[in-house]
Amino acid sequence: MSTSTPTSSSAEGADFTPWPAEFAARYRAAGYWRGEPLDSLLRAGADRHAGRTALVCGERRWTYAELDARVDRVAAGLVGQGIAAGDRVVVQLPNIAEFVMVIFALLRLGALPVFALPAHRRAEIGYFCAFAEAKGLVIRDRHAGFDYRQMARDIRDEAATLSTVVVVGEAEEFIPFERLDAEPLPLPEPKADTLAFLQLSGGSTGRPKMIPRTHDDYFYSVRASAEICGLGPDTVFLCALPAAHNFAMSSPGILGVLYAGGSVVLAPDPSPDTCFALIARERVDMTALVPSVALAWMEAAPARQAELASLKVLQVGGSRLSDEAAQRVDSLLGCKLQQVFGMAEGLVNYTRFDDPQELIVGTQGRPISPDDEVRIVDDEDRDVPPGETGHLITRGPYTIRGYFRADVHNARSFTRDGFYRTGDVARRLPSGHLIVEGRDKDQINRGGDKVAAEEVENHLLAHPAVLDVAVVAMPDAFLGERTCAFIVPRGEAPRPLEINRFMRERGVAGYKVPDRIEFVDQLPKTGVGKIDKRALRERIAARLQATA
Ligand code: OOB
Repeated sequence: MSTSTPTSSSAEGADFTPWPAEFAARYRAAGYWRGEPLDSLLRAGADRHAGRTALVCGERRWTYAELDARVDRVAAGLVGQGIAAGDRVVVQLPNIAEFVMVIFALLRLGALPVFALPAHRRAEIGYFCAFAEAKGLVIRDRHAGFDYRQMARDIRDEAATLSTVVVVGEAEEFIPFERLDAEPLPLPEPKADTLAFLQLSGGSTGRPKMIPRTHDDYFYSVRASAEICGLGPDTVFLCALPAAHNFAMSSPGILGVLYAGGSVVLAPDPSPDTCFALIARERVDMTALVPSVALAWMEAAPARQAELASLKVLQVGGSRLSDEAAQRVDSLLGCKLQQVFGMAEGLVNYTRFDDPQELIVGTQGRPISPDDEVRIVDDEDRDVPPGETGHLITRGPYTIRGYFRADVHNARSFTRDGFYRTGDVARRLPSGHLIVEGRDKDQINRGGDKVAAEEVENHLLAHPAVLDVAVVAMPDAFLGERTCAFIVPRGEAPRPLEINRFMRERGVAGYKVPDRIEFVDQLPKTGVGKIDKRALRERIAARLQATA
């Protein structure tokens, strides 16, 4: 990173580590970076496909012209509420049309959305607001039994910069979303080489990292993804995963479909009941799922083939799809499988529709770009022989060079020459296709939800009866993995239920609460005295096997 100059900085480090000048020049010359701000894809859609359906949410629908005009008014409304270019705004909404409107409005006025998930709670949202020094927060009133307004009240003290809280629904003392409706303003176009938004990293550290993406780099990944997936104005895409996740947003997701002039149908939840009905009603031809949801769909499909008649492509990614499940997608769901292996930090791989079947079923695809540099290396960062397994590191035209304000962490997560250490263990076939074999990051991939072990351990250590703790993955037939916490109690062991209640009271997202707790007298150590997590993973896997 020696050649780069941070655009601005704080005590924690640079907001954003730009690509070195020679790389930026190369990416521009190759036509990847075109100097266009992201929101212009909606503007272009309104010019080219004005009367076509852009967005469907329940019984509500918007054409491209309507959505674009609405976004102009919401942007002006946000400006009226004090949001300006460069401000960060944490957006935490379920899959509703207002999410799409708010995102585009923020992009249009040059403010930076920070993408939170609906499952996040006070601990996470408070941290995002504080760390990003957010000016705004956009939430729903209530959703899935949770009152987000109460959460907003609870974090106010921690988030000193937060002045504008917008609520979709019953706003109480906050600003109702409907008030974001003002005569469109002339807004200066954001520069495409500046930050567009902050995505969240699955992470492996005590606190989630934020991922700064520029208009240029993200737009390229969206455009190239739409091309690889053959999207066009006839595409009808069902967004069943959380819309804020990188997969649903841009691989090719909501942005890719709107870029191509197609229609986005928002699903309130990914269950077969909800989604099959929407597929039938809207003639959906493509959707994106994590493996556990794909499995649930495959279970439900045989009795409901008629509803799925329009479906042509099912993308699966976020965690590893077993070869065995991949084999059955075609026959059970009557559509083509596309595997997607991506990360919010950048690199996205797709199997291609014209790939031989064994690659579609047995690999996680190959990179988007000819300029994605992917290396498989050993512990000393030396390339392993072709075909062998190693650490996957990567750099390229849409992979970040550093996290937001995280200099210390960046030195570990990136090589000196700017490769991002993905933490994935993979091997590469001569065709360039990657097979994800495992992981060397301290993370649990719980059906696509990423849980950083250290973050959960820190919460558990705050409990007075917890002396020491190690959180590891345990195998699970449905989610792939779940979390198991090995706890050394201080004195008498508390009840597991009490530990879980404690986690929830700390305001932690539900998917981070341990699925299982094992009390132990001590934690096994490696030769150098670190906790031996491999031994713990093997111990819990053996125990589960013995009781299966
Ligand atoms: C996607 O993004 P993130 O940021 O939530 O998680 C990235 C990590 C990867 O490093 C890898 O460990 C895992 O998720 N992963 C997969 C996978 N797809 C992601 N592991 C095995 N097989 C796959 N197909 O998860 C994401 C972002 C964009 C598109 C798709 C997924």
